[in-house]
Amino acid sequence: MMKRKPIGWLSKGRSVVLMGLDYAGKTTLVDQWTRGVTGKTTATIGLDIEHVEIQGEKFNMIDLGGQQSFRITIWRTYAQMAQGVIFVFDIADRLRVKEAVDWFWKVVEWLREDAPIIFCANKIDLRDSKKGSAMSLEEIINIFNLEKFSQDEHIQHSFRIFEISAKTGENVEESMEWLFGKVVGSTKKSKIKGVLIYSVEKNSVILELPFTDTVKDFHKQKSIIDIIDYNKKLLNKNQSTMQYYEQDNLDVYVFAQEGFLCLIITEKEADYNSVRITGQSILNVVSVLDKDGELKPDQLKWVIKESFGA
Ligand code: G3D
Ligand code: MG
Repeated sequence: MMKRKPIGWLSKGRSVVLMGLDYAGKTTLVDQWTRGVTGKTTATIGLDIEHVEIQGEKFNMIDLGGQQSFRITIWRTYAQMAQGVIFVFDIADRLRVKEAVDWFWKVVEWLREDAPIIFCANKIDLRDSKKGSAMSLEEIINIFNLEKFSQDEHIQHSFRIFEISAKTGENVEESMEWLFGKVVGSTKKSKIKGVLIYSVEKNSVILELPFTDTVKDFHKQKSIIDIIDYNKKLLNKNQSTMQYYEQDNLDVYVFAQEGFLCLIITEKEADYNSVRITGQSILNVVSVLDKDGELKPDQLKWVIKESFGA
């Protein structure tokens, strides 16, 4: 039995989202893969979230179904913060394949550009019993236009297709290992110590999120105040900018966009690309939440911590 925690309870860690239409097999896949994994818990905050610990790493698996469109805003937020994506497709669901294709590419558009994606062509056990109605790999690649991942130079995602059966467990281990291996590999390099978000409209720091004690009360430091003062002058509504400052032991990256500054404090020699993607993703989330009137520090804090926290 899964242990249930109270509403709103969430653990730190990296987030991986599961996407696909309802009935595609997302829940079955997680259950199959986490069978026997200890420390598995489920929390409900209007989404299905499972916390799993794999080899000492904590992961949140967030189940975003493809149905109720009123949840689109919040899905987009999670997709933007996701460090990996598992897309599940039911190969026997010919009737809704168009819907699945639309949903797939919509999600891909939302993702940060370095998030690895795995496409799980699920229910391959049905190929035996439902000959003809279950789609072949070739058909799937054509209908979803999956060759774009290797052909389109603008697409950066690591991408792989696996044919799996969540029910029998075929290829489940292999597929999840590939995805989680990528996620761990891609995020260890960023060395982020803390995040500050400044709002021009409010003329104040709206969020300060230290991941370690060394950057606590950072916004009170003279050098940070100077950086904010300088950058808010540069901040132009229609312009995104990025600045970089070297401090004694740390570096500060400043990203500016649509009335907000996002300061990311990192260790020395952080991987520039992952810091940049993190900064842009955070600003995207801030701007989506702001436009929807949902920019609540607590929610934002959680989302950032979930995805980028140490
Ligand atoms: P979802 O979480 O994406 O909505 P579920 O989907 O995991 O709830 O699965 C939907 C149905 O598909 C379930 O059927 C489940 O048993 C079935 N299913 C999931 N994966 C496979 C698979 O690999 N092979 C087969 N044959 N069936 C699968 P029920 O009938 O239990 O509702
Ligand atoms: Mg489900």
